[in-house]
Amino acid sequence: MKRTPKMKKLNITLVCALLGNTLFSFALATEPTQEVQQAYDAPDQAVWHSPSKTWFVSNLGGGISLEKDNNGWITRTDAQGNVIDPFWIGKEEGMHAPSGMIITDQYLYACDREGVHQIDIEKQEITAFYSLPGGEFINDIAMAENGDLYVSDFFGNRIYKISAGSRAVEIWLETEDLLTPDGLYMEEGRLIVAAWGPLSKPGTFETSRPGDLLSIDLKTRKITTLVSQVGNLEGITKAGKYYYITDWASGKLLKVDPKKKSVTTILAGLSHPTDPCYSEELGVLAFPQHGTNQVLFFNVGESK
Ligand SMILES: [Ca+2]
Ligand SMILES: [Ca+2]
Repeated sequence: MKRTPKMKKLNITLVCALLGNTLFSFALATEPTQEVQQAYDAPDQAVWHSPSKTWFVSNLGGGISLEKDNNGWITRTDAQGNVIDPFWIGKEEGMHAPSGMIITDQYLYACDREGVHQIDIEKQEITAFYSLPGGEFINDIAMAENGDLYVSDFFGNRIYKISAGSRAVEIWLETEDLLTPDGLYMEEGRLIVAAWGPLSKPGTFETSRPGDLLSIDLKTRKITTLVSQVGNLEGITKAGKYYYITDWASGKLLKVDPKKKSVTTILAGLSHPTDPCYSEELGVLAFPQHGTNQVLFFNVGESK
């Protein structure tokens, strides 16, 4: 089995103070600490589970690879990000490259190459797998208030829907206007999409222009542009009134004020940051980095 070599864990401390929209104080300190087991291999998303006070972190496994290699897993950490169970689930179950996730008290839903795993958290067991026929690059997932699941297909320019009751799967939307959909975030009545941007060469990640921040009405399926040409967007979450979005290619964490349509760079110089998740309970935003095999925790301190 291909594994990355053990490496020094870096202790990243991010201190950020925000006044309104303005970043006025920021410090990034890195210091090598003790050697630890390398749990992360292309970590893709961290999500917070309040009942158990833990984070779950998906790992593509085998580097930044979408191969169906039976080498992908989910790591469990404590609230501070200390690894509790490096290979909590996925290794024995044959996960390939788990990426975007959404969580409820009982279940963790994780995107993988051919569909979505439903994992019972307490049982530590995959209790269902929802196959998404024709999926080209299943990327991220969001859940509506009624339990319907929406899943982005990056190369397919497509959003799948898995209905709450019947668990029926349908292609809910398929159009180039999705601009290579990557990160998803659910709000009341609308699905927010962080788009990578239109691909200039099919099958590659090159774009003809940066991706937009889109909103899709859940009833009418109408797409509205919230902010255009933001970046090669990878993931999205919301803290207070603001969206926090990662630009994978340029290595940025961006803050978007949807009312003013303003985009502020909060962190730059990141190494392929992926899907962020905000824990309101902790006031902390977590996002992994493909480039350094780390999960970074960021004190947002947003109030509603
Ligand atoms: Ca893998
Ligand atoms: Ca993503």
